[in-house]
Amino acid sequence: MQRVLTTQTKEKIGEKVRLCGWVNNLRDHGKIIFIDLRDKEGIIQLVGDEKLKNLRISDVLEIEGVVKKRPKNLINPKILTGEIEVEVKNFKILAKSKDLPFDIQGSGREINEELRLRYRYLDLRRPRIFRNLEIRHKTIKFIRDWLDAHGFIEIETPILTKATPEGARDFLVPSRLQPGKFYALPQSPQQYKQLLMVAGFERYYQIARCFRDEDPRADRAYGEFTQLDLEMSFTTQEEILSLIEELYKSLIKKIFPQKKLTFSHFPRLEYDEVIKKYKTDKPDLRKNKNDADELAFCFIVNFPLFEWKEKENRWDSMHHPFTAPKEEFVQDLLNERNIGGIKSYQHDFVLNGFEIGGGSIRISDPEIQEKVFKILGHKSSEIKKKFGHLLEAFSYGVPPHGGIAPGIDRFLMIVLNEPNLREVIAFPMTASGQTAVMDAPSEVDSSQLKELGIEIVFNKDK
Ligand code: AMO
Repeated sequence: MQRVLTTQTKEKIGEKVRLCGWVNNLRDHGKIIFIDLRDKEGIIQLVGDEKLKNLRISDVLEIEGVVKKRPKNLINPKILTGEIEVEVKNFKILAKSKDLPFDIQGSGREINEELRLRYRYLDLRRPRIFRNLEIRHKTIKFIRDWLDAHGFIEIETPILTKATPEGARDFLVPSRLQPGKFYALPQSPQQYKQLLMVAGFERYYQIARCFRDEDPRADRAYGEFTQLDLEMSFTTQEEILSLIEELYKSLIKKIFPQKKLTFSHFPRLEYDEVIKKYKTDKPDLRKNKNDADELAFCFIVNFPLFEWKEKENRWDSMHHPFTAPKEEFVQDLLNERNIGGIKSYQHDFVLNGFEIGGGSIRISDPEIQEKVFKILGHKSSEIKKKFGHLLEAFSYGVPPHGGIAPGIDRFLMIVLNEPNLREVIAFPMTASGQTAVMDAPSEVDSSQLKELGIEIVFNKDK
């Protein structure tokens, strides 16, 4: 007999069905036993006799039984299958389960997080987290379909690559074939997407994994996170912002219909004015901050190109070194004057007080690009070594281009009203950088190190 899912049983009243799933709950009334059976769709009530007595929560079960309508007074409106139950005729235990280390029904917020992550595969059974991952899937699928319909193609870019500056530390991977040399995991696909514009793809996107070694916060993952990375050729800043506005409005309407937008048109705000008025470049513009379903999207534009790092006594990029200055400041840049006053084509995407995306129109003139690197303190020889490939690519017909990268995890955290990113990621790291379930980082065999030509010497200062 073909297996049916819990929700499909509603159409099978009076019929015999086969169901598989986990024992979610068990109520022993002596001669009669009730079991809530759980599968990926939901829960259904099973009714049987004492033979079901030895079952325990989380045992995996296969049953055959007959679908019955429940008497009116026993209907449970809280579950989708609340009007029916299945009378068990025979059953088989497919796997036994030990007692779970914690309860999986509640929010889980009271449970130690390291414990939750150590047993993440059990924590993922928690209905809220299970649903978060379903919504994450739906969100990403919507984005892919929408961008496909708008002429974008998804292209995968390397994970083992060269460092690309986004302001965090790199994760390094040693090379066996070239001992003493290292790959860096990409902090974002920034340079590859620009190379794809040189290649002529014109409209690229990627649901891209980014790797950054930076101090974690509730809205900043340690290690890795996911971006919708996007780039366009022959574009303008306004075209990029309008496209993102349309995408997010359609996404909210389809996947989060209960949400209300503060602005039917996302405002474009000037950096200087926002800083003056709100003392932050990511203002929370909701009308009512207690309303869990209000979303205030906006864009911030007209950022300075550089910011002064007092401690390090040097200029740094406000966004990243590939961001273009506004035309009226190009002469200032080339002459290295008014550096702090140079305005750029950076744009940030902000939601309810969080930066959910950043991007810019890019520099496509090698002379301007080299000047930016120089102001950032790179020596000529260093520029060639680190970024020569990009400058060379730009000498073969580079179209004007620009893009943006909205963070997927941070957006989901906000729309799902979660307190941190880990609640919307299947296997997140702990705040101290330990992977969920699997014990990484961990020591490796000395033979592996030998093959890589690496010897570990602990620095006494560390
Ligand atoms: P940026 O570094 O601003 O831009 O990142 C873009 C967006 O990615 C998200 N994000 C993060 N989310 C979770 N954890 C993190 N550690 C983390 N870091 C960033 C944020 C942020 O707004 N290459 C450029 C984009 C471009 O210029 O097109 C870039 O990566 O939502």
